[in-house]
Amino acid sequence: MNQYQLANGQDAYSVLPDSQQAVRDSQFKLVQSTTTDWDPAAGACATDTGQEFYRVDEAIPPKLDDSESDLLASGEPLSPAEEAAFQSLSLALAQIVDSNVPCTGDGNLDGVVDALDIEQLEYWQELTGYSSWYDFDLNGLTNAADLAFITTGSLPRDCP
Ligand SMILES: [Ca+2]
Ligand SMILES: [Ca+2]
Repeated sequence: MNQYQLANGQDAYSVLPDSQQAVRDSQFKLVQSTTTDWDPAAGACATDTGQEFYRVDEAIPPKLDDSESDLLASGEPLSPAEEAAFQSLSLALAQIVDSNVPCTGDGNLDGVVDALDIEQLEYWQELTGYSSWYDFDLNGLTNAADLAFITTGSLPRDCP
């Protein structure tokens, strides 16, 4: 599509990522996305991996993660605390991506879906309801709909 647009002097459309992964701690969130788009210089489609890094803001309504709040896009160097969080979240994300075994329901990533996941889901739900943790259906909320991903099936159950 963008090959056609650019060849005809039109602006390229924004392309949605092929995949996105995110990890967070109590203060920061790291998002990694893989996007395939037409690369006019190469005359072919190219797949790029990009990273975004945000300070978590769970005010109500929550602040959107946009390019203005992306700490990596700000042009400012990261503070030591931001840098430390970025390194630690990058490592955590790499480990999750490398493990590459989806285990829906295992919100705390300990390899088993059990009562502890229910307990922690309820904790995050009560705390904010907007947590990125335990949001299995990826609708931005942590609530009863996500609980069903844990409770459907026998407990405890090991991840594949
Ligand atoms: Ca678990
Ligand atoms: Ca949800």
